[in-house]
Amino acid sequence: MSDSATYQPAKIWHWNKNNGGRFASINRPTAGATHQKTLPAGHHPLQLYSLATPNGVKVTVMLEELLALGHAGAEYDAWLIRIDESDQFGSGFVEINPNSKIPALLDRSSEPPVRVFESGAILLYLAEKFGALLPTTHAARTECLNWLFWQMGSAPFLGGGFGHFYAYAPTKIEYAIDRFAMEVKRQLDVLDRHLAEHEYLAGEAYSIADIAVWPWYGALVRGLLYDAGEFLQVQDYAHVQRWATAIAERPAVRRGRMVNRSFGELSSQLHERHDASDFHTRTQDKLQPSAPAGAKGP
Ligand SMILES: N[C@@H](CCC(=O)N[C@@H](CS)C(=O)NCC(=O)O)C(=O)O
Repeated sequence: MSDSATYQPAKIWHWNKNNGGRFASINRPTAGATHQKTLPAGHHPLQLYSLATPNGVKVTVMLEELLALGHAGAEYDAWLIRIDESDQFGSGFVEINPNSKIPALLDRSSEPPVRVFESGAILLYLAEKFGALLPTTHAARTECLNWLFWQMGSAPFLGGGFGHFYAYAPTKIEYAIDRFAMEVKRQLDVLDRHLAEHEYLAGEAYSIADIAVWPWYGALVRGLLYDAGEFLQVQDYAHVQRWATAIAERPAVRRGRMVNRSFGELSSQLHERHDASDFHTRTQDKLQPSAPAGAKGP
């Protein structure tokens, strides 16, 4: 690899398979399946194929919140997709998400089944299916969707931009870290100013907007993302801190964070989830710890 100070792009870009990046082994410039692999399926209509990165946690928190609200139809089977082992490039997964990224959901309650990919689309799909966690008046619903789409547009700057260059890139490039640190701090300020005047993102009620934003920005201000709490001085965002702590304490959020988690403390991992009782009877203690999957940028 050339020195970043002297690098000049070639006339035509060529794929350098071993560029030293943390995810070099799974990154590639083409789409589609690389191998045949049928996905497992359980008994519930909802089949989730995911991993407990921030994008995956959005959906497991949503499903646990729906169940806590009494929507028995939200019972689900959650299957672990190990992105560091290229599960997302298996033929069965690609049929559900041609973009080869977790999370992906298959709803078999209708015929033909409905596939849903992109975490924001999954949250909206579930909110509409169960009539929950999405305000019903046009104006309030629009404000909720404003923040949901804000998250989908903003998190790539935090994950793929700041997180990538601060934590994962093989060399520390000042220009890139500087550019994305500034943008992430600006985003935190956007949230902080809004949360100074509103309990939750869409107003006074907890909604899919909070469920989308919390796994990224809530984790960041709690110092759980990229080990960047001090660098970004996250304690300065007092209103985001207040909001992040309140959401972290919700029982459904605590459960949702565990599902499809294959890294971190063994006691925090539930690799697969098929029934509410799995949280109590999980056999994780018998499993060997896995290598951290981390939060790969979107
Ligand atoms: N915009 C997508 C982003 C999903 C995403 O980036 N997923 C990552 C994990 S957080 C992934 O599956 N990466 C695997 C890969 O890039 O091959 C969403 O919100 O669903």
